[in-house]
Amino acid sequence: MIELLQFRHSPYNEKVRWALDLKRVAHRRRSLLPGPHMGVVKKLTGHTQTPVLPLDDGTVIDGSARILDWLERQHPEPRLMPDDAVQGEQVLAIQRRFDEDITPRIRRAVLDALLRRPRYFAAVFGEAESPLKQRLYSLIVPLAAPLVRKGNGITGAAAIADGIAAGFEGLELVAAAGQGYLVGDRFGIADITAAATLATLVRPENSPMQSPQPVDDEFARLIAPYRDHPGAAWVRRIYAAHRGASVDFEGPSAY
Ligand SMILES: N[C@@H](CCC(=O)N[C@@H](CS)C(=O)NCC(=O)O)C(=O)O
Repeated sequence: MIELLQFRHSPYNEKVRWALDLKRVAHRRRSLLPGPHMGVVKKLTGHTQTPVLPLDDGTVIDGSARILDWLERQHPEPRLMPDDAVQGEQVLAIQRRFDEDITPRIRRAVLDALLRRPRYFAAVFGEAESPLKQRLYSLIVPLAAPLVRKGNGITGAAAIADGIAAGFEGLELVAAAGQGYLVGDRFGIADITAAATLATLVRPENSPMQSPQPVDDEFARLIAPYRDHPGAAWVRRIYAAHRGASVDFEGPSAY
């Protein structure tokens, strides 16, 4: 059975989980802790980014866009790409806009807020771990924080302000779809990509990426201004109508 190597809280990983769920692909998920994940992932891909999907034949697919492309070809139903080639290009352009621009910028603001609260950082990323392991992890977080900041381009106040602005850019983009979808009249990869990213700020109820409770006040302050944006309503609607998974899980999938 194929195994997704993932972070639980990550838009790129959520994209892949979402597609796997919709296409009901039998798989197992292994959640890694950011930091300790490096050795495992590097051995497979030569870099340290998740998601990674090692296949049974020894091939390793990495990168959310490449994994979605592979899934679309190997498991065509339900289709997540339009039939029309022009619309297909539009979907890929939106995916690139989020993957390469909006998502990494938003991540700077999110990571900055979480890194300021090591206990909450550990609760978010170590959700599946025992309280003891979470506590130990929270002690490492401040030591690793400068590296995490550097690796993600969190260079100072301007980078964080830009990340906050990127959240509004993403919400404006999806708000323009109103009650519909980002491309054409069918749900697909553009919607998954945008909603998975914006879920980190909107926190829709039926996302598997639920905030550990109580929500840390630093993080709550970051996400509060987005709540009533029309784009946030789009994200909630897309999750409610299409996500179809209310919990994340370890171990084998149910199908
Ligand atoms: N372009 C990649 C980006 C993946 C990415 O940035 N993953 C982050 C999690 S949000 C990661 O694993 N970071 C840890 C690291 O780089 O070591 C994709 O689409 O999958």
